[in-house]
Amino acid sequence: MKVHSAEIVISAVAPKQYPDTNLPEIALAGRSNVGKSSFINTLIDRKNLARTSSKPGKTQTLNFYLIENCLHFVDVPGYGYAKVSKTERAKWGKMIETYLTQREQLRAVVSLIDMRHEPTQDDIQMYQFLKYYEIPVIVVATKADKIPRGKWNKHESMIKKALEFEKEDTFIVFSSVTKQGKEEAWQAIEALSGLSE
Ligand SMILES: Nc1nc2c(ncn2[C@@H]2O[C@H](COP(=O)(O)OP(=O)(O)OP(=O)(O)O)[C@@H](O)[C@H]2O)c(=O)[nH]1
Ligand SMILES: [Mg+2]
Repeated sequence: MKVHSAEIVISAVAPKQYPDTNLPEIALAGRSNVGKSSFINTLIDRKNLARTSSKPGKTQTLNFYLIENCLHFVDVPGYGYAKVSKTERAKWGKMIETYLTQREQLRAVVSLIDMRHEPTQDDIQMYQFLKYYEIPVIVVATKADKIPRGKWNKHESMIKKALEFEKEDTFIVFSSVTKQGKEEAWQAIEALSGLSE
């Protein structure tokens, strides 16, 4: 998709704040600092509409972005950020669980995983949670630019094995630096949103 218009609609913490439309939604989930906001910016050709930061834990709310008046991206706060208190973590868990299990407009979750490392317990749990609720998943392995191409296959296999990745889901090797995987990601998102012709 060539994106001409993209804007933030709302930073929400509760369902009553979610946009009241029937547009399809794609949520971005992943560890803090994995590259969720960068992924959105890459797909919509903007430098910093979704705020990125080298400090983890930047995104704290469910941020809804309206894309081309036909789709919402929902930037979800990252998990696994050590400096967050137990109470805050529980609050996060509740907010994201409510969104993922109750939002009818949700068409798929882009589950971002740092391609350089073994998936964390949180990554595995998130994938299994999405499978349990039968939510389609696009696994996006981020920061591919930091791994030599010759090792991509090995890292892909390692991640798939740890997740018990299911064949019906999509796996995309991605980099917001080189834009590797951008077209593939759009294809998967458009198909799952019912936007492809
Ligand atoms: N080399 C490289 N760096 C990346 C890539 N994607 C993101 N980064 C960097 O990783 C850091 C975190 O990126 P963000 O997009 O802010 O990560 P996030 O997942 O939104 O983080 P939170 O909002 O804290 O959950 C930033 O310094 C980015 O520039 C990538 O594909 N390659
Ligand atoms: Mg972010």
